Amino acid sequence: MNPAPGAAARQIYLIQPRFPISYWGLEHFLPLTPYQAVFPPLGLLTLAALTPPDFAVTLCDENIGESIDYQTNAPIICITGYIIQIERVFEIAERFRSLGKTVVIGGPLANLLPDVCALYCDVLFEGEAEYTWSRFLRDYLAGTVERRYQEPEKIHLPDSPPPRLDLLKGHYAHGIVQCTRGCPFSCEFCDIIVMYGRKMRLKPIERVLQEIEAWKARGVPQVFFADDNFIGNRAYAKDLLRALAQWNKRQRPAMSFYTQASIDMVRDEELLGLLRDANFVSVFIGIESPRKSSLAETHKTQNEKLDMVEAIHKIQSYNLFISAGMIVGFDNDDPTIFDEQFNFLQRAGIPITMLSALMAVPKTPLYKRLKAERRLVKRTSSSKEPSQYAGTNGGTNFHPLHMTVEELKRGQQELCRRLYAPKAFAERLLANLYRFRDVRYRPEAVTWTSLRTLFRLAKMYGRQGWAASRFFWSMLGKTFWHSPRNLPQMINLLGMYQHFCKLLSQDVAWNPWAPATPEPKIDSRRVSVSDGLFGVGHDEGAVDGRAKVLSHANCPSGPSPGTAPQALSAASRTP
Ligand code: B12
Ligand code: SF4
Repeated sequence: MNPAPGAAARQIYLIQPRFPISYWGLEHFLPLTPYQAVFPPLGLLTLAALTPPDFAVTLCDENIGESIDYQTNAPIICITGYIIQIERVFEIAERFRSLGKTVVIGGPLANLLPDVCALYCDVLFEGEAEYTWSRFLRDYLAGTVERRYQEPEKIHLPDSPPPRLDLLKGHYAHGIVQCTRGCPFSCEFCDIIVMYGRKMRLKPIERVLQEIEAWKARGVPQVFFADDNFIGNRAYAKDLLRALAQWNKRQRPAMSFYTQASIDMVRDEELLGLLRDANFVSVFIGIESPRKSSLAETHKTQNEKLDMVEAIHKIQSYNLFISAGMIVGFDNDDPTIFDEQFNFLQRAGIPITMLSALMAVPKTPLYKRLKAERRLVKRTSSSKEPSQYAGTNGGTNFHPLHMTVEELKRGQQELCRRLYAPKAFAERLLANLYRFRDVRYRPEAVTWTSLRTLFRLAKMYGRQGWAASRFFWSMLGKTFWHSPRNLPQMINLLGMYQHFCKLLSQDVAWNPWAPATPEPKIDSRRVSVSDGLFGVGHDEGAVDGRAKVLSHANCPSGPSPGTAPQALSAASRTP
């Protein structure tokens, strides 16, 4: 691991490995749009910005179709990754190690499974890298590199530099900005507070605006705020929103935003109004469960205290599409939880749902408790086993109390298909839209590119038959009638819907548009805004999966929050 001599030593190759096809990747929708990926790799762009200018940095993002240059002259290979990229991370790492390179692994995967990752790299980074990265580079040049660089503290967020957008090559749908780190709550399953703390750390507002400007300059029409809880510090959030609204007023076309936040935002109408005024279109909320005893068990007190259906309706009335993180498999959950979840989501009218089985993530209080109760599923293979935490298929890593692991998995996957049956989805989506009032949303300009996306999407629905086509045009018609400004968003949500349906029918015969099979478990009390939308021939929820082994990657698992990429805006290409 001695550095190569001279300038050649000062070259760094940063790699964002390919994500497996997933709920969030929108792989089945992206080809209809001008984009190659939804999000740029913010972690690596930040690492690049932390690198002194006398190092040459190259970025490779496999997600935009770039091939990894195994012939690179760079002696330092840096690989980032989330847990779901684990196999690809290790594959790339092993190949570069066999070529004699210094392989460095960092990011969320390394934070979660440092000991496993350490087996595949020369240098492992644990925790935030704002301070440790420069120490590593100094050690590297001095030939005194350590095996592990660990950040024991939480870094001062203003020390995190703006990402180096100049390294980006592809066309990304959305920009990404992080304003805060941390969350004041203490949900038992959450690794965020373990990694980023409960004390909110804030980026100066002028810095946030500069980052937004930089994305705007790249032609990105929409920015995601990658905060753990955007309203974790309400006073800061309000100041930021005021500044954003001011900034956005001057933009032609305006930029739209989305983020993730806790449901207690509902308690502050001023905050909700500011979100609307700043042009926020959507928010992801970790709701987790409609069952109060499950919320109490997991210490999700902010949800437990509220009437959540009412709260969601109120948030929607500020013109926000809601996506929600829902979890099944708490100790208070029994097999009736699946119906309860379905009925709740329909009543609340939450269109996009990320439904996961509860997962005990290492280092969390939940993990510690289940370990003490000897309920963790035993690992079966060697220490080089990639991971038991990579399940995005409803699988979990502990023994639930009132269900078997298999029942939980099957229930979760059946519920996913029930939720994304066209009628159920349409009801939720329109219920959300119909609660919009006083719409001031300033949509992006209509361009040839966005029209092309619309045309391709219409063709895609058309190819799936009359029911699908009718669904598509009817949703657009109703949106036009109720709130024409939201048409671009609706188009994108319908694109996302195609992606979800494809995922859900990946390994199991499931045709959402097949002739109707009566859905036995629908709650008659739910909001029914789509009456008359479907005629004969439409399926409410043709689920025949009981006897089958259900698919992988149908619905993501893992802790919330995480956010559904909001509408893929097709307004302009990133240069
Ligand atoms: C934005 C975000 C998303 C976005 C964008 C993802 C993307 N493709 O870029 C969306 C909504 C799509 C998303 C999706 C998912 N996400 Co997410 N997401 C986040 C979030 C909120 C912020 C990430 C971020 O940009 N941070 C800012 C940058 C600057 O931080 P960073 O990447 O960690 O990088 C720093 C260090 O880690 C380090 N570093 C990073 N890489 C490297 C590499 C090297 C070599 C070195 C030295 C250092 C280093 O340097 C940086 C500066 O300190 C985090 C929570 C969080 N606070 O991190 C969750 C988080 C990363 N997501 C998580 C998960 C589980 C997911 C999903 C898998 C959910 C699911 N079950 O489907 C999906 C992935 C699917 C996909 N195709 O992307 C988990 C990751 C768990 C894990 N340990 O792997 C997190 C931690 C949240 C959580 N606890 O639930 N996510
Ligand atoms: S799950 Fe969400 S609300 Fe709960 S502590 Fe984690 S980030 Fe905060």
